[in-house]
Amino acid sequence: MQLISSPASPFVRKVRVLLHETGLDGQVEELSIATSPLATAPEAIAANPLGRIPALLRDDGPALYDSRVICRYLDARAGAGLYPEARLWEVLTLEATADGMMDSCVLMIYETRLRPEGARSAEWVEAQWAKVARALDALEDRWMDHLAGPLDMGQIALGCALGYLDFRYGARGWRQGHPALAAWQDGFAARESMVRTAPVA
Ligand SMILES: N[C@@H](CCC(=O)N[C@@H](CS)C(=O)NCC(=O)O)C(=O)O
Repeated sequence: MQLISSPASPFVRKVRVLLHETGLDGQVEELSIATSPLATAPEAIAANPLGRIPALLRDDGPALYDSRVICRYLDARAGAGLYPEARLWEVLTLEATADGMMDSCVLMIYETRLRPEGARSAEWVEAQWAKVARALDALEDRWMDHLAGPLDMGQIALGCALGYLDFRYGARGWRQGHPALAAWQDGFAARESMVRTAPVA
């Protein structure tokens, strides 16, 4: 299998962490590309009409996207139980929350890096950050019991989302006001799968 990837994508990192945690890493080769909404790589379009990464090329079926589908597929393939039936809806909601935080951060990056200076909207960037801030509050208030439980895909996605905040938006100080979440992330980020998949600028 081939994973169409890029070094800094938090969505790709979800897949990489899962591969390390399940021992499937030897079965997937990475094809690293540079892509953006304004300059979409042909490899991304060939695998996914939306032109987004990650995409997983398989020998025995069509390409899979997006990260949630790929993670679910690889988890099933490994029999790893990262989407446990008993907590499925919580795990999927946590994964959706983490993915939504990443979506907002990636949109903020695009707004500031891809738009010409006169067309950028600081208000729009702050509206995206407001979504991230609300998610952080909700995680601190309602999700700490779940985060204390066994490893699942929601936790992996959240570890990648918070890692991306540190990587791109450390100056915004997300840990302030979220002490329990910050302590959880400090522990999670020390996992070997997280250390080995740290984003590269
Ligand atoms: N929902 C998608 C989001 C993937 C995504 O936004 N990837 C970014 C890179 S971090 C991308 O491909 N951007 C290029 C584009 O939007 O054209 C997933 O979970 O895989």
